[in-house]
Amino acid sequence: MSSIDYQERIPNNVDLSSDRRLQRALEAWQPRYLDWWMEMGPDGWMENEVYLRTAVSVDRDGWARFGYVRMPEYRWGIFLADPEPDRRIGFGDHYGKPAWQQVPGEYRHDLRRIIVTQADTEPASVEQQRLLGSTAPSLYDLRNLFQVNVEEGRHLWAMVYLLHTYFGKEGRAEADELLERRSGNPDRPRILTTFNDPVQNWLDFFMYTMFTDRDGKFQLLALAESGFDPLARTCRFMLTEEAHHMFVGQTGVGRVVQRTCEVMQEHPDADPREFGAIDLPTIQKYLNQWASSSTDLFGAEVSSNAANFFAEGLKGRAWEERYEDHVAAEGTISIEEPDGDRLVEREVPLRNAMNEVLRSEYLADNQKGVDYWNKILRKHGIDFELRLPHRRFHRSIGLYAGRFFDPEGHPVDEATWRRRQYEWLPSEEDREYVSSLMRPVYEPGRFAGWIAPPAKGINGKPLDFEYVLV
Ligand code: BYC
Ligand code: FE
Ligand code: FE
Repeated sequence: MSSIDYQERIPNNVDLSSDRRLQRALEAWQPRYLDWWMEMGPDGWMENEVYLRTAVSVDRDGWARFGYVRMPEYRWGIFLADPEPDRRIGFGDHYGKPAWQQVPGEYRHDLRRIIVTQADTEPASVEQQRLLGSTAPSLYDLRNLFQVNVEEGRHLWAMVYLLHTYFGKEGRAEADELLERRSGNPDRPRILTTFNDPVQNWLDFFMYTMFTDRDGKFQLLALAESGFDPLARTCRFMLTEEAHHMFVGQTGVGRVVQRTCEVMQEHPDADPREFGAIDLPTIQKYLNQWASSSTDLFGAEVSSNAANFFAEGLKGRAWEERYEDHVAAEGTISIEEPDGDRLVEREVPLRNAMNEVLRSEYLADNQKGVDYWNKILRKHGIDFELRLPHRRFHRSIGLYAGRFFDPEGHPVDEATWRRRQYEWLPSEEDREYVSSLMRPVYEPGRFAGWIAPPAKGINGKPLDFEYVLV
């Protein structure tokens, strides 16, 4: 079992001190990271003590220690899951050969690209969320936001460690650029679509941690299978952190739904907005927006990149062990391709459809979260069902981009889309309404009127615990 060395400037379980050059390079990156954090991290909260968890071991249980920390003093570090003895490559053309401990030369470019793309999302999310601290619905939620933010910062460290250790000068240059791009900046944007979308309010945030962080879960599951062992081990530990982010999203939206149900029960004939709750159609529109945007993050349905990544043994499928054929050199998947205003079935070689395979797993997982929200609706006797939009709805990447589909996935013409889009996506007015509710509630144990309290506190603490010292 590898324990984490907190005596070092950069906490780690990779024996960093045995490689002086690497250690010095990362120690030179560290102050730049901190500058970025001070500039782009949670705005206005750098002096406050926050009740955060910090990794103390990479064991499945008991890896976290809880305590008050000022965010700039959070111990960001490098933690890899323990190595598996004699690990083999689990898929693709090199199936069954020993996993790589060094970067295979011919795949250097592809591997770097995957790692940089993964890395870029982590600081992007912190940037997107940086203003939310001024309007949190409770100290409990404020603390959860900051927990997510510091862990996304740590995920950046996880990827920068790989870039510095295995990609030489180019890797160091990439690590610097990760601190230079900015979410939503037209001149130097973040790499992937969703990571440039504004996260304006807490409903956006909960939908984001539900749907966008869940893309993270599935991409990390696919990379946890990588034949490049350091990447696989890094991702395996990141996944344990990721679970909390999706908990924040799923229960966050669930609590919004619950509060709306309570208001609807009390005032069955009124618009919930009159009583400061978020009406269910508006929740559905936010769901549609973030689910569709995050569905784009899996890339094109038919992708030679995806085929190469799989063939090369760099990026597998989520839970590769559940499949029988790990080579996937044969076989096809049927995809519905737009042809004029119709959809036609097309058979695509399985390897070229790996983005779509992962997207399907993702959508099934999303559905479970939506089912959980619908249970809350049913429990309150409310006759309304939240629905996951069809994978074709509102896409800007892949086969369905530039075309128009309703939330059920039926093709519609552009005029219909223009006329109806704000039945399906938040309008300016919806956004203004939700924004109008965003008032900070920072008394311990109190919650804003548009969201129900959670079932329990963090780490066994009561709901009125001071999760952030204001
Ligand atoms: N936006 O062949 P395709 C997380 C580009 S989230 C913009 O399908 P590929 C987190 C694509 O780059 C997890 N561009 O591409 C969550 C390509 O460009 P070029 C992040 C896009 O490579 C919350 C072209 O379109 N991790 O951790 O098969 C908070 C052709 O597309 C997009 C990863 O993504 C897009 N959405 O698929 C914090 C894992 N989609 O070559 C953190 C690593 C595609 O024409 N990334 N393009 O210039 C990958 O595996 C792949 O890059 C992708 C794209 C699956 C994203
Ligand atoms: Fe992350
Ligand atoms: Fe996350």
